[in-house]
Amino acid sequence: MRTDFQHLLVKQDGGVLTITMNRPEVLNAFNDAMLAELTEAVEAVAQDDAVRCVVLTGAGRAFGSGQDLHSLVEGRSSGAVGVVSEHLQKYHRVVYAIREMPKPVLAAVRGVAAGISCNIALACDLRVASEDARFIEAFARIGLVPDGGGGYFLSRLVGVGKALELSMLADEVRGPEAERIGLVNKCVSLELFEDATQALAQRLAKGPTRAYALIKKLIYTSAESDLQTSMRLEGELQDIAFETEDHQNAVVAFLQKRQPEYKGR
Ligand code: T3D
Repeated sequence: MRTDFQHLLVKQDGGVLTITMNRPEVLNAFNDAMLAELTEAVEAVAQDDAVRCVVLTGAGRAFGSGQDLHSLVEGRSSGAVGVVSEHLQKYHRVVYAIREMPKPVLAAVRGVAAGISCNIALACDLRVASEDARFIEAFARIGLVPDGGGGYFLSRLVGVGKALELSMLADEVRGPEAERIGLVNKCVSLELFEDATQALAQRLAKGPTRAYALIKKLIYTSAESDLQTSMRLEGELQDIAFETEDHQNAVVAFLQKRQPEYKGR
C-alpha cells in the first residue's frame, strides 16, 4: 500500500501497521481528504498479509475531534454537502472496513476522541486509552444524533442506559472511567501509553491471525443472533480454524511443551 498520504502517517513495524490521523492543528478533525485517505489505507491494509495487526491513532494531543466543522459549514454554504446521510455513507465505508478487516484493529486513544472520531474508535476491535483520554459523544452539543455507528456500538459496549446518558448529555468520559464502564479495554498512564499500545499490537500481530479473523466474525455475528445460530456458525468457523497451519502447529507445540510460533496461516 502507498504511504505518501497528505493527512495520514503510516508506519510498519514487523506485523504491526500504525495509521496516524495527522491534522493536529484541528485535533485531527475529519475533512473529506483525510476521510478518503483513511478509507483507502484501511481497505488496502486488509489485503496485506504482511500486516497482522492495525493500530489507529491520532497525531499530537488528540485522537480526533470528529467532523471538521469548518469544512461542514463551507460545504453547506457552497452546496457541496447536500443530504447529510449521503455524506455519512463515506464514514460508514470506513466503519465497515474496520469491522470486516481479517485481523485485529486496535484504537490507541490519547486526548480527545469526539463525535465521529469517538465512534470510529468504538468500531475498532480493541481500545487502549491514556489516562488523559476524553471520549465525547459530542453530537448533541451541536444538535445532532450520534453517527458513524455510535447508536449501535455504544449500547453494545456500555448498555442502553449509559448509551443514552453519554449521547444526550454529551459529557466527556475520561480514560479511567472509560475502562470502568467497558468503553475501552485498557487505560494506562500517558508515560506508558506508547509502550502499552505497541506491546499489545505486537502480541496480536504474533498471534493466530486467521483464528482472530474468525473470532471477529463469531463474536460480532453472535451479538446479533440466538444461541442456535451462533453455535451453527461456531461449527462452520471451527472447521476452517481446524485446517489452519497455526492450529495444527500449536497443538504439536503444546504436546512438545514449547511455545507455538504463529505464522498467521
Ligand atoms: O456532515 C457530516 O458528516 C455530519 C457528521 C458529523 C459527525 C461529527 O463528528 S459531529 C461532531 C463534530 N465535532 C465536534 O462538535 C467537536 C468540536 N470540538 C470541540 O468541542 C472541542 O474542540 C474539543 C472538546 C474536541 C476539544 O476541546 P479543547 O479545548 O481541548 O480544544 P480546542 O481549543 O477547542 O480545539 C483546538 C483547535 O482545534 C481549535 O482551533 P484554534 O482555535 O486553535 O484555531 C479548534 O477550533 C479546533 N477544532 C477542534 N475541533 C474541531 C476543530 N476544528 C474544526 N472542526 C472540529 N471538529
